[in-house]
Amino acid sequence: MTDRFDPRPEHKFTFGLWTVGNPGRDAFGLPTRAPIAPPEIVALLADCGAYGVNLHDEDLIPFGSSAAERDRIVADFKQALADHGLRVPMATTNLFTQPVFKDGAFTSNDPAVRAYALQKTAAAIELGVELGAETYVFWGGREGTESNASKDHCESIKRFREAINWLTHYCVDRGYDLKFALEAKPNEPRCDIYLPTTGAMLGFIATLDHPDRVGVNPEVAHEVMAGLDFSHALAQAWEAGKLFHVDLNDQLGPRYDQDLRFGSANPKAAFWTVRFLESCGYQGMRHFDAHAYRSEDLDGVRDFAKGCMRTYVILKERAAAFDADPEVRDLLGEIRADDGSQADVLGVYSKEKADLLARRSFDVDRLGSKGLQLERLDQLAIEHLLGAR
Ligand code: DIG
Ligand code: MN
Ligand code: MN
Repeated sequence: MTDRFDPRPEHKFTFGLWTVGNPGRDAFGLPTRAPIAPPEIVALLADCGAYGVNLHDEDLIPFGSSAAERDRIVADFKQALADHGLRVPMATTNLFTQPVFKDGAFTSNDPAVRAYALQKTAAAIELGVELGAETYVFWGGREGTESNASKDHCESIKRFREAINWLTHYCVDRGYDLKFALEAKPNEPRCDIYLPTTGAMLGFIATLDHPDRVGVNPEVAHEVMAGLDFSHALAQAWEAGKLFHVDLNDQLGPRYDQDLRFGSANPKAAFWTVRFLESCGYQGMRHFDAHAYRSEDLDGVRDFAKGCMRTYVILKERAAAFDADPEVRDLLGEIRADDGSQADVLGVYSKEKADLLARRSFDVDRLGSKGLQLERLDQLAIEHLLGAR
């Protein structure tokens, strides 16, 4: 199946090694697929039309590998990247699999664990830089609690800040212009994870030593797990100049993290996500942090990867058609009209404006009685989404 919805390099679609390499293990079942070596994953993603591949340190270099083994693995991986023309736009650290991190990494109560987490992350940053990564993601999957008695929450935030500051200073010191992207998630694997939403991360970034080097990596499933609208999270991050990366997938409401194929659960929400990313000017990667159903074999994994990308391209076309629809444009023109009648009191405060406003009367009954035509507008969106226009 080749058509106008095929992925192209300019789409900047990327996948983590851990996504198409997911072996189908879940909390209740053994793996259903054989492991795929990273060079084979590179070949598979290139064949599916991806632009790049991302990785945690341990996705490529098994935990406990010797320096010689590390160098050999990296050399083989680099050869595969060169052979298939894929890039490594993003790297990150696995601070969640090994038992040492069972009570967190940067927020662990044990200073030796916190120090080891910095050491592991610094080594993973070196790997990312060696592979050409421009963005470095931090997902604090274990930075949380089961019992709130276990951690001083203010101390935990301070420890997380200390770690991110330490690592940004490390990058400044080494001359790396890596952009850090913080990824929020409300829970799982911990009962509650600190800094649970993109909004919380944005507030945290403002307290850092180098806030200019730190942004966010919102993930669809994680905001939906928190009951939030993903396009609103994207907009707040973008408006703050902090949308450094994005993890696309899908999620059927607040439940365990499903990391479903993009657009497969809530195509209307995916429509708003694509419409925002394609209209706001975001030039970053479109990273699919998702995996195939446990039921699938390697052909099914390919179907999953191609489906993520095709759905994005289809929705990009549908969103452009919606915004080009004369009926939509006329309706939005009416709904968003500004007659300039309040320009003398809105905007930046002044004492004159306050005095003027205090003397102004408003016909609140007339203002409240207007029909806003939002049913008609949303129906137009639905009809474009369903291909009926
Ligand atoms: C989970 O959504 C997290 C980890 O997979 C990884 O650390 C990050 C990278 O996108 N997403
Ligand atoms: Mn997830
Ligand atoms: Mn993610």
